Amino acid sequence: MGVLNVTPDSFSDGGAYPDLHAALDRGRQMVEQGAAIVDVGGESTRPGSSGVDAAEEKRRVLPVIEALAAELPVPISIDTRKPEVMREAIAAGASMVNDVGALRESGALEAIARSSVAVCLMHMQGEPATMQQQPVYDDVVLEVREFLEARVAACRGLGIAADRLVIDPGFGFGKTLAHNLQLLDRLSSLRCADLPLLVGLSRKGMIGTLTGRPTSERLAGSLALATLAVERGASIIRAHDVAETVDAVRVAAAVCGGWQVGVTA
Ligand code: 9MG
Repeated sequence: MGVLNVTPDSFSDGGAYPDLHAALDRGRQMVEQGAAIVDVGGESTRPGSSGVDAAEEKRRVLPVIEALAAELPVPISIDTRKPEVMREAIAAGASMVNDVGALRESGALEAIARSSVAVCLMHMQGEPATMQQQPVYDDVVLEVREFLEARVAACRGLGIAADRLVIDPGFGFGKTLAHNLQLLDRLSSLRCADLPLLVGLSRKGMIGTLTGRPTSERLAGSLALATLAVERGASIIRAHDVAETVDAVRVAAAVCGGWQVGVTA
């Protein structure tokens, strides 16, 4: 899953795609480099960020989604928590919703239930503005797993088929370095009902903490974590550096069972 942020303030590539043409070029390039999904986001959820209103978010994402969905041969995902943005992005051609709030906003579950799109349910403790101030868990793996199971049950209860669901532990979303490391180490125990597991580790703060490097220099750390995630059962890797990540994932998946990424001899 290639990341296409159309925000002025995202933590690693904010402001890089200020106009429609630049965003489209980047979307095309990611698909040429092997992205199987393009994830378009118009509201930053980095730690400390405050949100934008729905009108501004739609202004940023809808033209990009419409153009990419018309042209690209891969699913376009909308990264949003707002039901109104979900609905209009789906009408514009998005075939997946990536919700870091796991459809907890009022009306979000219903928006997905009335559609036929896939949805990624991500765990987050707290809200982006304050989530990294003091994350607390008794047992992070157990609590994330129980949360994801409950959100899957809520979706199933509204008739959303299991084959539309993807789960994600939400690395860096209300988690300390120790929480993130534990979650990654025990990633395989988060699997529930055989649903695909998505992980986003690309350029994240945990790599900065471990290496001392700024976001622009976190490629090696990102590839190391992507490889470990594949080895532990992740089937979708959300990444900024698509070409390099696709190579790393292909190689890792060939060792772990080539069926995961359709590797052929
Ligand atoms: C939008 N976004 C930022 N980080 C993410 C992650 O780790 N997972 C998902 N699903 N979305 C993310």
